[in-house]
Amino acid sequence: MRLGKIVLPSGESGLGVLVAEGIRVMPFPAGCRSLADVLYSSDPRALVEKHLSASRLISLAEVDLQAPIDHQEVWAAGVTYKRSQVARMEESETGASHYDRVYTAPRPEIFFKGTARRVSGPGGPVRIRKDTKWSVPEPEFALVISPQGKLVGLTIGNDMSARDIEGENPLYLPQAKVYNECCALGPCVLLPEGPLDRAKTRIQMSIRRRGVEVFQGESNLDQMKRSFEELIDWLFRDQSFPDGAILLTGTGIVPPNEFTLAAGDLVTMDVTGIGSLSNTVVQG
Ligand code: DO4
Ligand code: MG
Repeated sequence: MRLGKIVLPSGESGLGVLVAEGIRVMPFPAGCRSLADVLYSSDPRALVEKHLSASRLISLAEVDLQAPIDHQEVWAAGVTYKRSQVARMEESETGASHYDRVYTAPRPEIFFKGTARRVSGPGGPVRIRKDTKWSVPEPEFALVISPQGKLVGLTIGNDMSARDIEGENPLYLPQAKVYNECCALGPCVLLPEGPLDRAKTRIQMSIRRRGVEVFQGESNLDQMKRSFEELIDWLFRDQSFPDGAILLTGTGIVPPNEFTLAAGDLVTMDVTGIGSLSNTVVQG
C-alpha cells in the first residue's frame, strides 16, 4: 500500500492511497491528525483499509501531493555504497582516508539533514547554494521510522549536496548538506508487505536540461553495504525521536566529476514499488 499526504479541497491535509487508476483521497481516520499518526498506528494498513469505502477516487493530476513528512527530523547516512566512497575520495584531497575508513568501519557516517521546513515535495524546488560551483542530487532510499525505532515505510529522498564545499574540508559537511530546499521527499510512503527483494529493488535517476537528458544512472539496493536495521540501530543510539525520524540511506548513483547541476534542471528519481519523484532545480 502506498500512502500520500495531500491537500483536501477544504485546504486541510488529508490522506491519499495511490492505486493503479489514480489516488483515493480521504480525511485522516478518526484519532489521526497527520500522515505520521497513521504510519505510527499499530496497523496502518488495516486502519486505512477500514476507511477506503469512504474515499473518493480521483486522478493523480488533480491532487497536490505533499512531501510525506510532518514533524520528523531528517537524518542521512553516507558512504554506504562503493560508488559514493570512490566519488568522495576523488572529490576530497584532504579527507580521502576518512571516506575510505567509514565505508568499512562498524560505525556508519550519519548526519543531520534537515527539518520539514527544508524539505520539498513532488514537483517542488530543490536548491543549489549560491556559494557552490559543484552540486549534485543524490537519490536515496528514505526510511520512515516511528518514535519507537520501527521501520514503518519507505519513500524516495533527494540528498542535495555541494560537492566542492564538502570536498574542500570534511568539516564543511553540514554546509554542503543543510540549507533551504536541500532535500526532497516523496511521492508517497510505501508500507512494505515483507522484506524487500534487494536485488530487484532498483533506484534510477535522470536529469534533464531544457528537455534533453544530461545524466542517467541506476543502482539497486543489493549494492548497499549496510542494512536498514543496522542504520536505524546506530541512529537511535542514545537519541530519542518523539516525532519519529526520516533517514536517507546513502547514494549509489553519483554523476561523473565534470557534471554539476544548473538552475532549471529537472531531476527525476524512480524506485521500484514506490514511484517517481521529480523536482526542479533553483538557485539564487
Ligand atoms: O560524507 C559525505 C556524504 C555522503 C552521502 O551523502 C552519501 O553517500 O550519500
Ligand atoms: Mg547522500
